[in-house]
Amino acid sequence: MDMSQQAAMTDGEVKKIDMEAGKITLKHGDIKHMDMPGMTMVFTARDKRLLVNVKPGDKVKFMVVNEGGKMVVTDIQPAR
Ligand SMILES: [Cu+2]
Repeated sequence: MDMSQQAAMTDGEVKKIDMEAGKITLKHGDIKHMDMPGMTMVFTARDKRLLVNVKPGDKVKFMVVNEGGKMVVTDIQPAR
């Protein structure tokens, strides 16, 4: 696997959280392992519990994977 394709934490800012649907809107920086430039978009949380510790306006670092075309957040932490 090429180093640039390896999954890594991405910088983001929380815009909106939909606890019911388990979705989070993030303004994110470049996601190198997905060849995706920065943008604001909706992600699905793998586990709704990932969303309890963050709120709109928070700067975060998050891990995202592509699961059959669906962007799934597998980890999210406050940025330091
Ligand atoms: Cu995006």
